[in-house]
Amino acid sequence: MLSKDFIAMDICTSMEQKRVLAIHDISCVGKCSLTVALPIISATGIECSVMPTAVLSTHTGGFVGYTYRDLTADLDPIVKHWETLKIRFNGIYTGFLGSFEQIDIVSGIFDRIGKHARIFVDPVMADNGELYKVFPDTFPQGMKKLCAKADLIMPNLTEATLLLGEPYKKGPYTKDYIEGVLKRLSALGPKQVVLTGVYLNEEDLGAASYDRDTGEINYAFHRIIPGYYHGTGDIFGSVIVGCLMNDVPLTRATEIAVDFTCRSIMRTWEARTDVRFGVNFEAGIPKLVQDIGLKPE
Ligand code: PXL
Repeated sequence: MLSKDFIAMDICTSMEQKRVLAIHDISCVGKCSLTVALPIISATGIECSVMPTAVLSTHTGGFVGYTYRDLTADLDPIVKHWETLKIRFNGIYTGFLGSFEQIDIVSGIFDRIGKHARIFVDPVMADNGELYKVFPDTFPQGMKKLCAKADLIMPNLTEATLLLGEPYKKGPYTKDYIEGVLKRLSALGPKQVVLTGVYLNEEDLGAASYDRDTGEINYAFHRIIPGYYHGTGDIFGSVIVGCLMNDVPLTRATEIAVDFTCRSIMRTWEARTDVRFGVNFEAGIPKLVQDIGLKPE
C-alpha cells in the first residue's frame, strides 16, 4: 500500500461517523419517538441505529383503536447479536418505555453495550402535572433509576417533580425554583440536565439547561404558541442528541432545539392541520443543519 493510502486511512478512522442507538417505540403514524429520532439524528450527520420497543399503528395521544405489539421479548436477543458483532455506540438515546421490565432491560443495555456511549435519557411519563394513564404510580421510581445512569436527562417539569418526589407546581416559575430543580435532578446522577416546559412569565415558554461541571445554567425561550402538539418532546430531544453528538455546547444545543421545535409548531399551527398527525419538522431540517454548522460536501 502506498504511503498516501495509509494517510487516507488514518483520516478515515479519525473522522469515523458517530453512531447513536435510539431506543423508543415506533408509532407508525403520528410523528413521535422513532419516526422523529431517525430523520433528525440522521440529518445531523450521525448514524442512528434503532431498537424498537413496541410497534403501534399510531401514538396514543388522540387516536382511538390503535394497535400495540410489545417487543420486550426481542430486546435481549437483539443485544446478544450485537454483542457478537462487537458494535460500538457513541451515544444511546432512550425515550418512552412501556413497563418496568423494559426499564430494567434498557438499564442492562447501558451496562452491556453502552460503556463508551454518552447516555441520554428522556424520562417520558407525564405532562401537565399528571402521570400518563398507562403508567402505575410507582413508575417514576423505575425512571429515576434509569436517569441515575444517564449523562444527560431531559424531563419536562412534571416529570422532574415526579423524579424528585416533589409536588407539581404550576408556573410562572422563579429562576430560584428552576435552578433548584436543575441541581436536585443532577444530584440524582446525570451531569447535564435540560428541563423543558419552563416559563418565568405568561408570554414565553422554553427550556433551561445545567451543566454540573461548569455550574453553567442557561435559558432559551420562545413566545407561547396555543395548543398541544404531540411528539414535540421527541423532536426537542432528538435535536439535543444530534447537537451534542456534533460537539455543539449544551447552551447552544438547547437554543437550537427550542428554535427548531417552535418553528415546527408554528408551521403546523399556521397550516391549521390535524395536530394528531404531528408537527411539520421536516421543513426545518435545512436550517437545523446550518445552525449546527455542518457544511454540505
Ligand atoms: O411522544 C411520546 C410518545 C411516544 N410513544 C408513544 C406515545 C407518545 C406520546 O403520546 O403515545 C406510543
